Amino acid sequence: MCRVCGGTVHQFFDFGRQPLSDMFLGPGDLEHEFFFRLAVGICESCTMTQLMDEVARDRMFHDAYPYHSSGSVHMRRHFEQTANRFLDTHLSGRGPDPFIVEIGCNDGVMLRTLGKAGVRHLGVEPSGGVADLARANGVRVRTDFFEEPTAADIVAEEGTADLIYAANTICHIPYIGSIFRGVDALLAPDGAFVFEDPYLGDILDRTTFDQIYDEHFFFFTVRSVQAVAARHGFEVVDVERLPVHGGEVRYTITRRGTRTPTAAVAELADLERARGLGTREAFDPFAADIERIRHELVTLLRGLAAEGKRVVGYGATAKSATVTNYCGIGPELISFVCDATPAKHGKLMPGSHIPVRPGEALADPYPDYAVLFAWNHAEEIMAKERAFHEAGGRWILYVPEVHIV
Ligand code: DWN
Ligand code: SAH
Ligand code: ZN
Repeated sequence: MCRVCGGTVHQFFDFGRQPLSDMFLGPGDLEHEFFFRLAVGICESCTMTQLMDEVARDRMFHDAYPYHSSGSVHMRRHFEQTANRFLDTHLSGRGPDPFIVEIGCNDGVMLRTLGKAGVRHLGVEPSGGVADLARANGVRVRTDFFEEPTAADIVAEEGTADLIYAANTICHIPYIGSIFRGVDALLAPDGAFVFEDPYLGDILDRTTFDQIYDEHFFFFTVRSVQAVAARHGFEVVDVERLPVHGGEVRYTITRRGTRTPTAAVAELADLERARGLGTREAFDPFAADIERIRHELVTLLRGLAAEGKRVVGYGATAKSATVTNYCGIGPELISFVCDATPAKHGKLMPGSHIPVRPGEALADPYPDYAVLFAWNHAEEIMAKERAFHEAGGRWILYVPEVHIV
């Protein structure tokens, strides 16, 4: 049943049994590894694309949640620019003491800039480990899931918010009705709710099927976000396409009738309508492309293994859980994955059980090939690892097609 409107969700792809994408395993964890059915569908009533089955939130977002948003220079810059933009727009001209709430602030990658600028702020972040990192960055954090009761508490304690912001978080939250009711309770009458998430149009255009995993419950379009906003008395008044994480859209949402929507909203919604993005049929080529990419990637890796080539992975991303487990790639094809996140070191990747090693392991000695699982950070990583390429090493990418660089 659709988590937005209660309509029927039509499944269009089933990845089968999958582990939790960010559940890196220590020695004692192998016996009770958790699996669920990863399948995705669309509700043609409200156009929302969503997972068929949902994982309990505390299994995914807890004190040991390993993803640190500040791990990429490029993303740090993106969020610093975002914060500075807010200072000039949503947070300006709103009296002496504007207040911003961020849902899913993680390690404070965005709020630290506003904290330094002296802006009153609050991050709401259920994962205790990353919330502590945010505090160490001078950010005020409430370790909690944002939902309707949390919003009621915050408004009682601190008053209404001028801006509520979330990046890569609203798409993680199946109980989106409770989010909108919470926003309604907490947001000042003329405040804005701004969020950015991977854009379904880009996922289909580039066959980035690895954006589909336990944590990513919704795959938004302008029209599906309009549908959920409208149910709660809100409307989308601006959209902006962002180049991060393989293509995202930033939605600006306000109470219905308080602002005139920009032309960009209707333009993108019209494009979606023209390409049938709200219907099941839109996913037919996607499903075929996913299967083809699996075949090509596995054929390439098996061929390299047969030739005795050394192949490793780069970036123990959440996304890579879908790739490795759906394609059946284990340590026999990729001997280890290197990643700069200390919390992932010495652990095994979920499901595939490929070992994770520090970034330095790449050069110890350089392998023949490295599969770039963190393809969304390609520019940053390829620049950092130029010596690998100069030594004759080659990158394997599978976005938008399987190719070698
Ligand atoms: O939506 C989500 C996004 C924002 O972050 C979450 N559900 C989980 C997570 O997804 P992901 O793990 O696919 O995100 P990234 O940003 O693609 O992860 C990059 C990984 O690569 C991190 O583990 C850090 C690592 N890395 C590295 O080892 N060296 C990254 C860079 C840039 C590097 O130079
Ligand atoms: N905003 C960061 C973090 C994205 S990862 C960035 O863009 O990089 C998603 C984050 O959402 C995790 O830190 C997770 O703990 C958090 N999260 C999940 N459910 C949440 C909820 N109901 N309220 C607030 N944060 C939530
Ligand atoms: Zn629906």
